[in-house]
Amino acid sequence: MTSKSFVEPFSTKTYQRRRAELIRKLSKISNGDFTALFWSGYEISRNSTNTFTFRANSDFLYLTGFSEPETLILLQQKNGKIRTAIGVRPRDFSNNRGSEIWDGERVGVERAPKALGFDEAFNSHDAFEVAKKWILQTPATFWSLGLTPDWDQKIIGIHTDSTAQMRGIVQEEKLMDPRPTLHEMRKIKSPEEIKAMKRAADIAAKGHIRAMKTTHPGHYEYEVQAEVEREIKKHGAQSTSYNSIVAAGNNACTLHYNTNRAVLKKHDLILIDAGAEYFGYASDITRCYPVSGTFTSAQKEVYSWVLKAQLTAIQTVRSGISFYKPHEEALKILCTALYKMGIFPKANPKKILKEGLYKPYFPHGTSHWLGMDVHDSGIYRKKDQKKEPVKLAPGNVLTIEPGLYFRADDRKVPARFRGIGIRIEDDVLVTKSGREVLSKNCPKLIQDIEALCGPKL
Ligand SMILES: [Mn+2]
Repeated sequence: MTSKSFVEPFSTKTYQRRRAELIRKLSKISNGDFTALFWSGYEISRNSTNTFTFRANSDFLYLTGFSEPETLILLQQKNGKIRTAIGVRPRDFSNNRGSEIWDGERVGVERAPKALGFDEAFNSHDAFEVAKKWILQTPATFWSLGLTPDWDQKIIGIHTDSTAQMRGIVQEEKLMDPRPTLHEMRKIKSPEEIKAMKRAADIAAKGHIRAMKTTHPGHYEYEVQAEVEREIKKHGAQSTSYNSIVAAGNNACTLHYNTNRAVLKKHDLILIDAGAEYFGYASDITRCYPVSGTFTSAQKEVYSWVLKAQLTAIQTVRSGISFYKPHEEALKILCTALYKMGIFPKANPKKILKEGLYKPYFPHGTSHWLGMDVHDSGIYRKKDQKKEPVKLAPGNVLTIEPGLYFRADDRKVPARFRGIGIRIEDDVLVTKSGREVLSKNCPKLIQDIEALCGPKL
C-alpha cells in the first residue's frame, strides 16, 4: 500500500482541465480530428553509472504533473470524441539496475489511469506501436520536433508512411507543432501557479538574504553559493532553477559566470544571480552587495543608477503595454547614467541610445518570461510581417533585470568604475490593476543591504 501522490504540485483535476483546454484549442487549429503526443524525456548519463537528476520536459509537466522518465502521453480527438492515454514504465521489482529496488516506486500501468487522470494506460516499452496506431487514426498529428531525436525519427517515419499510403485517397497527413498553442496557455499563470511561483521567489529571497548575512572577505565564491543553495534546499525547493552565478568583482562582468571559485576581496562587490525551482516553477533573482558591508562611492553611484532603472521599469509594468516598454524605460535611464558617469564625454544620452553606444556596458535585455522554464515559453514578438511586440496581460510573469558592467581592462571607462558589474533582478507578475513583485522579500535598497551585509563581530 502507498499513499504516494504521483501528481504534483496541483490536483489531478487541474491537469485534466489543462489537457481538455489544449485539446479544444488544437482541434481548432487542426480543423478536425487529431492526435497529440508529448514525451517526458530520458534520463541523461552524467558519467559512468550516474545520471543527472531527472527533470521532465516542462510542456509534459504542465500537462501531467508527473515526473517519471520515458513516459508518453497521447491526446486524441476522433469523430468529436476525446480519448487520452499515458504510456509508463512497468513496475519492476527485479534486481536489475533501474528497477524499483534501485530507483524507487513507479506508478505502473495498472495504477496510472486513476492516479494520473487518463482514460487508459499502456507499457511505455510498447510506446512506438501504440503511437503509430493512434497517429494513423487521425489526419493530423501534433508533435514538438527537435527535442528528442529518436522520437522525431519515429514520428516522421510514421507520418511519411501514412502520407504515402493515403496519397490520392484522403487529404495529406498534417504534422503540426503544439507549442505555439501550449506556450500561450503557459504564459498566463493561474492563481495556483502564482502561489507556487511566489513560494519559489520567497525561498530564493531567503537564500540571497543568508548570503548577505554570512559573506566575509576571504571567503570563496563557492562558499557564498553554498549559503544560497542551502536555503533553497532547506525550504523545500527541489533544485536551483539554473546554475547559480556567484561573481565577485570583475567576474560580475561575465554575464553567465559560474565557475564560482574566486576569493572575495574586501572592496569587491559580489553579484549573485540565483533562483529556486519549486515543483517545476522557477524564480530568478539577482542581487549585488559589498563584501565589506559598505558600498564605496563609485559602487554606490553605479548601483543607484541601476536601481533607478530597475524601479522605473517595474513601475511601467501593467496590462496592455508592450513587452519592451520596461526595457525602453530602463535603457533611457542607463544611457543618462553612462553620460553622467563620464563614459562618453563627447556624446549626449540621446546619441548613446540612438547609436547603441551603451551596448558594451548593457549587453542584454531587461526582461524574459518566467514560469516553468527560467527563460519561459511564449513569444516576444508577433509572427506577422510587422513583428510587433506582444502586449503584457494579467497572469504574465516577467523578470526586470537591468545592469551595467565595466570591465577591469576597459581603458575608456574612468578608473574608479572599472571592475564593477551590477545587475538587479526581480520577478514581476502582471495583475489586472498593475503589477506585483513576486520577489519583493529580497532586499535591494542600499540602506537595507548595508544593514544586512558585512563582517559581524
Ligand atoms: Mn533572468
